[in-house]
Amino acid sequence: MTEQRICVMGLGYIGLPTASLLATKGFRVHGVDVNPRVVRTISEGRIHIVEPDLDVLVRAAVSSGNLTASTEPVEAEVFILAVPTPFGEGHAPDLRFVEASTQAIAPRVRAGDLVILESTSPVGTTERVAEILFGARPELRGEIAVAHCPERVLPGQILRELVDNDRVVGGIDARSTEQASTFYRRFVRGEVVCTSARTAELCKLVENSYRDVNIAFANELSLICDALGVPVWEVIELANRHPRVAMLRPGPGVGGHCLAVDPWFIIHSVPEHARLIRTARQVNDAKTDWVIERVLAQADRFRDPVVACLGLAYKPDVDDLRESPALRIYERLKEALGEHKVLAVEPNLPSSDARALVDLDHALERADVVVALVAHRPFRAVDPERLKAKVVIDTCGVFR
Ligand code: SAJ
Repeated sequence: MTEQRICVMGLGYIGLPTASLLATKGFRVHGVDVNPRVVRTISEGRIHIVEPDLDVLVRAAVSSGNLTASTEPVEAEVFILAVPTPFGEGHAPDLRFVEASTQAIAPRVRAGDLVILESTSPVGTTERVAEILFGARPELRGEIAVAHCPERVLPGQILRELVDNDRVVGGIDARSTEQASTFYRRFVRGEVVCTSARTAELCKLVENSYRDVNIAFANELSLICDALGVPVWEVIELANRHPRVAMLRPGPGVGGHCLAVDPWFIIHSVPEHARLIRTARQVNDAKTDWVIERVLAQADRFRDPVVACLGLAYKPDVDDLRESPALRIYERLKEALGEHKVLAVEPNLPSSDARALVDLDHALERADVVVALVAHRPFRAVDPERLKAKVVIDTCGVFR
């Protein structure tokens, strides 16, 4: 289809699926990661993360010869930065990886090239990437395209969403936007919509903040319902029958590397205005503490209580533990009650996992208190008879 060469910086949850997808579409792709183990794994056609069908795609991409990997960038016509943007002290955005990967590609970029930042970033970061490049290579000013095109894929459905989702593309100038949107139109089936770099940056942050705020509403409602003795799931189900109400689900808090992180980038840029967004973050974090207190209060009713935590992942049917409220709850309960008094069931992790997991049957047999933390598929099938003699705390509505 094309002879265009692409260099993808960062081979994680976004970089690797993107690199292998492009390679199977006929582009010549070189993936770069700072971790030599990751590079080795991918070069052998294997993967280091869990995502449906990604193993097959990477194997095909590597064996076709269109996907190679190393720890150093190469010359290319398109550079894609897909590195992490975590937060540091005081929730301030940590742009270390974006800056380092930009410095790394600077010597390889040539006039006419396109540099795309896909990492979720605070407003102004794409301009900063451009300034780093022009600082290192002043002769490239006005000669290259630099744009932001935030990734928007949902873990668990990445390969489908990479192609089907609409994409927002914003360059540092009109030519950059044009060049970047032309590139995405070559493999995206969704609509590719053009804007400025700053608008694209804020758009991505707003999408995840919107979801976080809506989940906070559901989490706050769950506390209100508990205090009033009204079943929260029924209230939500009934209220959602209104044609203009669509509430999300309460849970043990909000996890993952997106919703619990991105709102802070807005709060950090404009703290005086981002009041609702900040409160939502606090409400969602406080929900986790509320669950812990609740479980400890129930465990207190037993002389020698055994507590079973069902689920450790950050959301249903994935193995991802990043920023997982369920994991935090499990660890805090162990600290409070003792290592052997708290059992963890996580069907998406291998039983060899260091967290000494037990199977569901064993946990249900032994536990006095059963705490449902993640609505994984196997938990939905639990026979209610087996829970009858237990204290059940269902934070995610899995036993409904
Ligand atoms: N959650 C609830 N109640 C709900 C829905 C979710 O408590 O009703 C919780 C989940 O259990 C989980 C957290 O929210 O702890 C986040 O899960 P999620 O499925 O909402 O989203 P992520 O973090 O897996 O992916 C999000 C997506 N963003 C949006 O849906 C707006 C995805 O499209 C983004 O690409 C991704 O963030 C990202 O990388 O930014």
